[in-house]
Parts: sequence; C-alpha cells; structure tokens
Amino acid sequence: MFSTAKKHWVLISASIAFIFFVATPILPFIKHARASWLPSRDDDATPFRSPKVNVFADLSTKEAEDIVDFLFQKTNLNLTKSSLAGDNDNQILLIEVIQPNKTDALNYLAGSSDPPTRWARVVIVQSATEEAQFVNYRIGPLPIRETTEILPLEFCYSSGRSYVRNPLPFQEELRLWSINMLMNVSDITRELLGTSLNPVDPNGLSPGARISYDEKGTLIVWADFSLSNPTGGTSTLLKQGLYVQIDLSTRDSSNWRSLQWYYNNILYDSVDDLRKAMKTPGFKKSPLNTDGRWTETVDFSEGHHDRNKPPPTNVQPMGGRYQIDEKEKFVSWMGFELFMRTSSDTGVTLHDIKFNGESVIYELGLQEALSHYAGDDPTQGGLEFLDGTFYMGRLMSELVPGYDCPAYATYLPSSYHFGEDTQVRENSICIFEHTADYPIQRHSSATRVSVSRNTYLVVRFVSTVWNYDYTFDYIFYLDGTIEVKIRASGFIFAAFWTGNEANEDEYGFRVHDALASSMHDHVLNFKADLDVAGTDNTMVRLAIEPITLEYPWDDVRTGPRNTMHLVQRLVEKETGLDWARNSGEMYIVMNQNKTNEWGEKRGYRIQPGSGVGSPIHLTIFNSTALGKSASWASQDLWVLKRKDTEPKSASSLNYLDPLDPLVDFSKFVDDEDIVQDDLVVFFNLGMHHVPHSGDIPNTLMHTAASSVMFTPFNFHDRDPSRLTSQGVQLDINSKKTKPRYFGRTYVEGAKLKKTDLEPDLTKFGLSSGNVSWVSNLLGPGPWA
Ligand SMILES: *[C@@H]1O[C@H](CO)[C@@H](O)[C@H](O)[C@H]1NC(C)=O
Ligand SMILES: *[C@@H]1O[C@H](CO)[C@@H](O)[C@H](O)[C@H]1NC(C)=O
Ligand SMILES: *[C@@H]1O[C@H](CO)[C@@H](O)[C@H](O)[C@H]1NC(C)=O
Ligand SMILES: *[C@@H]1O[C@H](CO)[C@@H](O)[C@H](O)[C@H]1NC(C)=O
Ligand SMILES: *[C@@H]1O[C@H](CO)[C@@H](O)[C@H](O)[C@H]1NC(C)=O
Ligand SMILES: *[C@@H]1O[C@H](CO)[C@@H](O)[C@H](O)[C@H]1NC(C)=O
Ligand SMILES: [Cu+2]
Repeated sequence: MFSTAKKHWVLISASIAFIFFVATPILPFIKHARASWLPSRDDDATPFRSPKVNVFADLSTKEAEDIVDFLFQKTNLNLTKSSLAGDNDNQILLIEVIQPNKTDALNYLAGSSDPPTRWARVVIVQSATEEAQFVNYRIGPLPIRETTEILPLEFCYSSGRSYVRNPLPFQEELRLWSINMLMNVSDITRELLGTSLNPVDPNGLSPGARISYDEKGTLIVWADFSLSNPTGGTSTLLKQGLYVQIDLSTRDSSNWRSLQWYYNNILYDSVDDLRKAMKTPGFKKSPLNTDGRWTETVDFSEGHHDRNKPPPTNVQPMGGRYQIDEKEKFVSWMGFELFMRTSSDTGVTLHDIKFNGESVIYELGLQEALSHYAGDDPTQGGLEFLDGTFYMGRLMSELVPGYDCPAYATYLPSSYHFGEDTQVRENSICIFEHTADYPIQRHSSATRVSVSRNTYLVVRFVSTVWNYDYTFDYIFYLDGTIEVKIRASGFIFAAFWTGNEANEDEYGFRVHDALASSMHDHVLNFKADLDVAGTDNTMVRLAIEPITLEYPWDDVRTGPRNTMHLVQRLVEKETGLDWARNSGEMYIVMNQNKTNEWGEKRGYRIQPGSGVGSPIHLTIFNSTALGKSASWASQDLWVLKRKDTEPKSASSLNYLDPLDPLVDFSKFVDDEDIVQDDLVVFFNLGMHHVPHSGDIPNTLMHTAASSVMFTPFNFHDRDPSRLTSQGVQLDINSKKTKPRYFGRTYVEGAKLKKTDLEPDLTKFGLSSGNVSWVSNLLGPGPWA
C-alpha cells in the first residue's frame, strides 16, 4: 500500500489539545512517621549507614548545576537556555552520571581503592547547525576542576559514533503547520468525524504520526487523529479513522504538504480526491468513535453491595525489619544487601546485590521497553514504541500509599537532570516487606506440622508512559531468590474499527462502537550481570531428557527401560537462548570453581517466574518498523561476555535512526568464548497482548504481567530460609497441641491508626508542581 524503508511511530508534536495536557503531576512526600506505639528499634538511635559510598548513584543537584555552568562557560557548544530555545537552537537535553567501569567499582567495594572517578554524560540537542543531531559528550573528572574536559562519548555505543541525526528538529513549526492543515480540512473532519479543530477545545482533535519513510533527504509520516482528553488521558481509545500522509522532507515548512489520505479502508491520492469521493452518492462513512462514560476508569455508582465494606489489607504492627540508608540508597534485609540508583530512561537499577555476604548480581536493571503493534491501517500497521525514548525514569509516578504499595512502605524520591533543571519525583520508589497469602514451606506428618511464613521484600516503581503504567518490582525472597516482575495497566493503544474489514478480528477484537483492540507484543529488556560467588561464571544448560536404558538390575523380561536423565551442556560461546519447550532445560549460571559442602558447583538458576506464561520475545521477524534498533527482542535471553564498552543493550536515542542506531545489540553477540568468564545476561520480560472487552476501560495487572526469577541452585549447603522465616511447629502427639514458634510472634496491644489503613491523600501531588508529558525537546513523542 505504501513503501516503507523505516517506519516507527512518532507523534507529531502538533497535538493541539495536548498543549493542555498535564499527565503526571509530581506529588508530595507523604512521610509515614513511625507510629509512637511501636517498640523502638536499635537503629532508631544510630541511623543505618551504608558501609560504602554509592558509586553508582546519579549526579547530585550540585554536580549537575556545576556541569551546566561548565557547559555554558567553558565550552563553545553555542547553547541556548532550554526555556528560551526554539527549533533552531542548541540546548541541553539531559545530564546523567556515566556508570563507573566494573573493575574500578569492585576494587573500591572490596576496599582496595578509592571510589572511581566520576564522569557525566551530557546530551546536546544540536539544532543550530545545518544537520540537526543529538550529540553525546562525556565530561570528567568530576567534580569540575582544572583538568575537567569534555569529549565525545563513543565508547559505549556499538556504532562508534557519539551522535544521531535528528529527523524531526522542527517540533514547534510542525505543531503550527498541523493546526493550519487541520483548519484547512475542517470541512472534511466535520463531515466524517463530526468534529473539527478548535485550538482552544481541550477535548478537540489532535494528530499523532509515525515515520513511514526516512532516508536520503526524504521524510514521510502517516498521521491520524484522536480526540483528546486531558483529564482522563483517554485519547488512545478515541481514534478517529482518518489518516493522512505528510511529506516533511525539508526543514522549511513551506515545502511540507499532505499526500495520500486513507478513510474507511480506501486510499485517496490527495485531499481533493477525498473531497470528490465524499460528494459522490453512495459514499460510505465509518461509524463515529465518541467519548463517553465508557472511557471512565472508575465507576462511583453503588456497585456490588459488598463493595461498601473495605477489604482486608496489609499492616506492619511490629515495624519494618529492613534497613535503608536513604542517602546512599543502600538496603539491607535478611541477608540481602544492595545499592539502588535511578536513571532518566530506565528508572531504578540495583547494584552489587549480595546474599549472606556473597556476590550474586552486580547490576540488575531495565534497558528498554518495546511495544510492537500490527494492523491494517496506515498508522497502527507500523506502530511501535521504544519507551526509553520517553525517559521512563523521568516518567516515574508518585506512588499512592495504601494503594500502589502498603501504607507502611518506605517511600523515596528520585531526581533527574533535564535542561538546566533538576526535577524531583517525590515518593516514586517504595520499599516494603510483605507476607504472602501462602507459606514458603509447610509439612504435616502424623504428629507434627510445620509452616513457615513467606515474607519477601519488594522494591517498586511505576512509570507512566502516556497511556500505559508499568509497575516494576524487584522482589527478594528468604531463600536468596530474586524476582524481576512487571505489570502493565492503563489505556490500550486501540485501533479504529471501520465495521467492514475483510479480515475481521485478524489484528484484534471490536471493543466499542468504532474501536478495535490492537494486538501487540510487549518486550522489556533487562540486564542481569550475574556474579555468582565471584565474577567468573559459566552458563550451563541442564537438560531433562528422555532416554532408553537397560540397567543391570532390570528384569530381562521387560527389555530396555524408558526413562529420563539429566544432561549438562556448557554454553561455550556468546548466544541467544529461548525458554525451553516443556521447560525441558534449566539455565543455570554456575561458578565452576566454587563448590558447596557437597562438592557441587554453586549456581543461580534463571527461570520464568510468576506471570502470564513464560516471558515472550518479539513475534515479528526483522521488524520493518524497528530496523536494528531493538535486536535484543528476538530471543528470550542472551548470555554474553561482559564489557565496559557494552554497558547497555539500548540507547534512548535509538529510535531516531533505526537502521543505523547508536547501539545495535546484535553486534554484542559475536561468538566470544564465555566459559568461566565475567558473564552478563540480557533477558526479556513481556507478553503477547491481545486486548479484549475486559481491557476497557483499562488493562488489568494480572492479565498483563511477566516475570523472571533468579533462584539459588546448589548455591548453599541447605535452604537458608530456615534462619530467616518466621513460623510455627505444632506437635500434636499429646492431648494438648503445643505450638512452638520460630522467630517472634505478634504481641497484644498493637493498635492501628486509621492512616495505617487509609493514608491521608489530600496532599498527594501538591508539592512539586506540574510535570507535563515531556517537553518537545525529547524528540518525537506524544507531547505538545
Ligand atoms: C549559534 O546558535 C544560533 C542559534 O541559537 C545561531 O543563529 C548561530 O549561527 C550559532 N552560531 C554559531 C557560531 O554556530
Ligand atoms: C571505561 O572503559 C571504557 C572502555 O574501555 C573507557 O573508554 C573509559 O574511559 C573507561 N572509563 C573510565 C572512567 O575509566
Ligand atoms: C491551508 O490553506 C491555505 C489557503 O489555501 C494555504 O495557503 C496553506 O498552505 C494551507 N496550509 C496547510 C498546512 O495545508
Ligand atoms: C579454577 O581456578 C583456577 C585458578 O584460578 C584455574 O586455574 C582453573 O582453570 C579454574 N577452573 C575452571 C574450571 O575454570
Ligand atoms: C532476518 O534477518 C536476518 C539477518 O539479516 C536473516 O538472517 C533472517 O533470515 C531474517 N529472517 C527472516 C524471517 O526474514
Ligand atoms: C499545574 O499547572 C496549572 C496550569 O499552569 C496550574 O493551574 C496548577 O495549579 C498547577 N498544579 C500544580 C500542582 O502546581
Ligand atoms: Cu499491552
């Protein structure tokens, strides 16, 4: 239907109504003061302190401010302040820390050196030059001093480049042009959609677009229209079924023009052809997709009668059992120790995770989140999002205590440096212990029952990327298991339903008058730099295989025995792996040189955790839309040699040049030997999302969830949770059952305040002002 070399979704920043759109207000810190009736903790007197400085932490406000001064005063980058910059100026996009190289960090953590020198990454939006680019620089050493220099940042990009061209530097111009264009076709939109552009109507039409072709000086996009809804943010349910192809090939908007139009499954060569067709008798119109109560996320009506009783909930009557150094973002719980850090594109990453003093994972964090759609209309058919593009850390939401996390959780802020400013997200990380509704262990015998409570620690954050809210959990279990879990909720990115499609239900299901769900794959890439009892590890595939064997003790009359056995195979070269069919293989990262008391090699198994089936990889082969920008999505996990030059599988600037991205993950997989080496695993979470009527108004978290677990495998000599779980043993061999508790039990006199159950939310969102979606600087995106 239309030729496409590069296709990916961008939203023209012409979304008239989005100008008014303020999605994620930053909210205040609702500090949960420790209840006075709680027994005082030892650490109340001496605050808990990290044994080490957090060398992974992002830049402080002071560090970022000093870098801004350095950039304006000591460089000739020709910068304009971001608040004043337009489409033809250079400005700072963001400033963040560059992670220390691993050996340097490990040497410091082991006590054999000073903290590694800090360096910063700065991304400059370079638009004052002929060819617009995003350019990465590194600045160091920090703090700024005589010897501090600014250099192109290249070593971490597989392309060897520090820059990406920016095909859409003209955000403001495009917004104005689109208003103009929409005004010019208001006769068409009134007739076909029952509405027309009204720049001051916050619920008015707003265009979105994806790049359809972008090469050799030609830039073509397909745009469509939605109704806006600034309060509820429902616009992705309000698609309007009219599509226009636009030629944006030059930076001079006087050359821009609309090309083809698409309506009700018919492609028109020009706007005049569409106008002509509309006047012919028998012209068929699509149904209208209008807003209404059906897009409301909550229903305040009477509902089910039992809803009038509040449900069971979580309390922590004896206080928390974890320690946090809030300054260093260091957490200690039941033998686990770890550092946390945040980054603007991927949120919370964990570092130097130790269990009972031994290294398990050096780095665990999100790399990129992809959603890839399919459909038979010109926008949905080429739609994909790389959500790092929108800076998922920057989009971390304030958490609602008592709802997102238990009221008693510890809530921490995160902060990011965009333009010349530091933006603080209050209460955007929560940490809490939780006891599952099922035990971690139980056993009954004739005379004895033992049950151990399954209490775990959760580190959680939520990133709201326009229509979708991703909840990210890092979960720590008493046996040393670490789980990474994501859940998605929010509005689906729906497709217009014309009512006369040839292949009804080929890409989704009808979910409202003129709305179809739109099939898509979610694939979220994570890095797990495992260091199982040291850095030198080997990936072992432990297969469970059928076999026919004759044992000497077999009865000769039965013949050979059909049975099964274990087969171990070392993964010798860098490779991608998929979860085995019938779970017939276990992937275990073992330290070949470290054994437990029984002489078995110590390992951690990587396995699908609790979610909706096994995590998926991308269904589409060689996606036309993605090009090489997300090659990590093609298999479930990858095991590679860890390198300082390959710190991340993706760059949030990859979407700008999908055929020649800054980071092409496939280049990481180059056949290197990986036996007893410093390995890194990149694994995917995700699900095939085929929304149905139950996704209206919002997708539910239990149907859009995915997880991977890292579980000790011969890592210990026996189950370590015996010393940390709390529970009871009942001896029932006499007339009276005698409960014997291990760990403390609850005691009488625990009182609850109403706010322990129902926190005061009246100050939520008031402390930090507005976060508009993203400024138009951040590249193409769904912002005004
Ligand atoms: C600096 O940027 C301005 C736009 O902000 C531009 O007009 C000017 O030509 C640039 N100067 C140089 C030396 O590139
Ligand atoms: C980290 O390692 C890379 C690759 O070897 C090197 O280019 C870079 O300068 C190192 N960074 C620091 C701070 O030493
Ligand atoms: C809108 O129509 C006017 C008058 O015909 C024309 O000059 C202008 O180029 C059109 N603008 C767009 C963006 O189509
Ligand atoms: C174990 O470590 C020793 C000493 O570092 C080394 O010589 C040996 O090759 C290692 N064994 C394996 C299986 O890697
Ligand atoms: C995808 O691209 C790779 C590399 O170009 C090629 O080897 C493979 O055959 C392609 N797969 C399909 C299904 O087209
Ligand atoms: C957000 O911005 C709007 C419009 O500028 C303003 O009316 C409102 O008070 C702001 N909200 C907060 C929490 O600052
Ligand atoms: Cu989805």
